[in-house]
Amino acid sequence: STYVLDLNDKPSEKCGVLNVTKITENGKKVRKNWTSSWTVLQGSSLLFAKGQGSGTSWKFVGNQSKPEFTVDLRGGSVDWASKDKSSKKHVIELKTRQGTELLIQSEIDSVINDWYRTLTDTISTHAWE
Ligand code: I3S
Repeated sequence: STYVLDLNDKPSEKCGVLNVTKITENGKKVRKNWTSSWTVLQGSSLLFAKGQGSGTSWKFVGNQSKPEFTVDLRGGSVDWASKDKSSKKHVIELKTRQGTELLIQSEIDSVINDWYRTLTDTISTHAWE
């Protein structure tokens, strides 16, 4: 079967599979739920689509045509997560202006380093919007 993620024909600046969990939503702490997500950067929006597996064995769950959730990077911040946030290696903490905090992780350090740079650049590019 074929799976299509509707990206409204907008170009994507970067995409790939990452492990993601929310830790705070609208300022409230939520329970961690690490999931493998197809992650797409479009302008100042970061989209996540849930899937299964990792790396090249990753696949969408179900016939998914919409992102699981989207975050607005404008006014947000990115930093390496401190050890008390997660026992995993290579974890980025992303905070949005709307009060959502996400942890983003990859076992592959080049992958997570590229995302760190891209997210930092995106936030500074859109800083005055
Ligand atoms: O920050 P925590 O609570 O130690 O996070 C771990 C838990 O969410 C755990 O789930 P349950 O408490 O529902 O069993 C997860 O399986 C772990 O992955 C979480 O910790 P890490 O350190 O992997 O982010």
